[in-house]
Amino acid sequence: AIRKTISPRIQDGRVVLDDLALTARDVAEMDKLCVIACGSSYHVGMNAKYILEKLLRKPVEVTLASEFRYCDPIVTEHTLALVISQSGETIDTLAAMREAKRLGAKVLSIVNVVGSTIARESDGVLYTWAGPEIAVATTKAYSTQLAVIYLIGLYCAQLLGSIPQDEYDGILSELQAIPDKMEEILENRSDIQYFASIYFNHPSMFFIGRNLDYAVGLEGSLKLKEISYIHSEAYAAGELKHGTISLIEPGTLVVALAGYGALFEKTMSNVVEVKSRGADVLGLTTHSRAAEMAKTADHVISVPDTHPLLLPSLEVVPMQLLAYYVALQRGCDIDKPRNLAKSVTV
Ligand code: F1P
Repeated sequence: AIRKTISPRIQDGRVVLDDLALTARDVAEMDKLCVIACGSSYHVGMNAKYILEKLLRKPVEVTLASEFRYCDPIVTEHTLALVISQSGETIDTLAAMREAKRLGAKVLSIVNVVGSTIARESDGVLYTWAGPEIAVATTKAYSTQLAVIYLIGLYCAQLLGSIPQDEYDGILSELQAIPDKMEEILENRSDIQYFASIYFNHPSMFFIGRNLDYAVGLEGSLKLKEISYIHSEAYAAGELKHGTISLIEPGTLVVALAGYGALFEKTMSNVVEVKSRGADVLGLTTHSRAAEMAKTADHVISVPDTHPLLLPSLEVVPMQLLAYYVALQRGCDIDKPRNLAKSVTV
């Protein structure tokens, strides 16, 4: 019953998704959510998995759009497919969306470009209204896509009653505080510019983190690769011991994301591990843990504290700024990186 353009509102302390027209029963009967996207939009999907599974206690599968058609996807008429695309024209995402529809899924798209093919062909679209994305590498689309994920998550959680009301209220009020907190990060960007001036010549950089910190690390690593051409990888911090650790040698730069409070100690144990092998560590955490992290990491970037589920909205900003300043130091053409197209339509 999803209708075409869905306009979110916050009214009387609740998220209202006009025209989503999903009943509590529809949401309760949903067997799973299936996120389909490419590139940075896929990384938003990685965040969505952690966020929506936490809010809804429903399984969320995230599949690269370029793989979707080739993996015999298990999709039913009770599956909600979330198709994420800035341009709304990415050919792999469009093809995957058509396949999901053919298999019977309801398709809700999260798109920036109004009237684009994915927006038109989906059952319903939530526009991100990020404005024109001038540069090839996505930045503000990522943040607005995340915002839409929170709205969908809160809306469905309310229908399902899957989280306590006080937690719902806490997340919603923190969500509304995110723009001011982002401003604060942007105002303090000279610190990040300084760190970039120290690290811009590193031949390769690793991003590590757990849970949402890992999902944001994937995007930090991609941004760096896209615009500065530095080799970079992102790993779930717990994977280090399964092989990656052999790549760490004196002088390797490790960007350690440890904003997620409950996992802070765990990720710090990985920081100790890579430091003992000679890595330089640039840490990212919240203000409340910055001093603790600075005892082990070489440098620390901190973002304002918020609800753990909302951390990606804040953490991604310094990751984007880091990539930006590193690329600037290296004299790269930031808005038009080599070999990249704004939308991949063939
Ligand atoms: C997906 C994407 C972008 C990336 C690049 C190529 O685009 O992978 O994330 O920055 O420009 O395309 P979209 O489907 O979100 O428009």
